[in-house]
Amino acid sequence: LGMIRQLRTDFAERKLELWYQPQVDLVSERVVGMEALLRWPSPDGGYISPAVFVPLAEYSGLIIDIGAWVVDESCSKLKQLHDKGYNDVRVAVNISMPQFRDPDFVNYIKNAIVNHQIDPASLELEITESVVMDEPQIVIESLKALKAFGVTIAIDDFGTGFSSMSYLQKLPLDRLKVDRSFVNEVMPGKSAFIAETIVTLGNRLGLQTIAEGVEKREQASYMLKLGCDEAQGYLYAKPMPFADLLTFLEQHK
Ligand code: G
Ligand code: G
Ligand code: MN
Ligand code: NA
Repeated sequence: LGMIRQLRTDFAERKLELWYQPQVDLVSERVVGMEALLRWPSPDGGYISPAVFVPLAEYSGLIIDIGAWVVDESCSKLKQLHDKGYNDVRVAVNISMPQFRDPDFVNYIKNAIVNHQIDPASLELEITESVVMDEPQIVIESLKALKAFGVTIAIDDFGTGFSSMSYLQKLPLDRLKVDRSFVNEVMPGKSAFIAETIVTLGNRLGLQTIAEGVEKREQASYMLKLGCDEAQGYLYAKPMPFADLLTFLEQHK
């Protein structure tokens, strides 16, 4: 509980940070997008992992306000990138279940897009399979409204959640993110076969695919050979503050 109180205070005092991890096209290796990832500075000079505090933010309801800030801040930074001439990059934000229950959810996303004057297609929402399965009705309804507005939708950690595949027909999807546990192993083996199946499934459904957690050159070439479109991972860059992203983009034109 102490931790939740501290999170609330730090968020109110604007101490949470948004870092960005580049996403690249596997053929050209050009940056096509970035995933926005929360960082919570801790008193010892390090960061508390979102894997630790996002569940607390969800449980406490704080994720509603934090998530709205993440969307607005991401759109603001994307506008800055577009103004600097990086016209084709997009930004992906992670969305949790409680955010879908917020009656204002669809509206504030539309408002952020309009206020920051960005192309709706350059904002991507990442949801996990468990979010889809939790309350399919409200999630499908919200995503349909946002898709109609032009927003892009990706399934995060694809293949790791408890889900039925029927949602692939019911949701207005654009992209599958192949979970890094399947990307790790490039030798023929179970995870490599699963990665192959996910990419094939994505291609057959007319969806874009992106490999997560690409750390080695061999993993990138393997995913490219499978027909995967894009990649994200330490091979290219770790998540970084916006200022560093600007430098990175400058060096990778
Ligand atoms: O950046 P890192 O790998 O430490 O992130 C760990 C987890 O925290 C990931 O599963 C990621 O989806 C989640 N996460 C990071 N930022 C956000 C955010 O802004 N909103 C939500 N809901 N989850 C986030
Ligand atoms: O669940 P989600 O995909 O949103 O989480 C993204 C998380 O994956 C972030 O915390 C990010 O720091 C982490 N990540 C990004 N690239 C790599 C990578 O190449 N290897 C590993 N191990 N983790 C990565
Ligand atoms: Mn993600
Ligand atoms: Na992921």
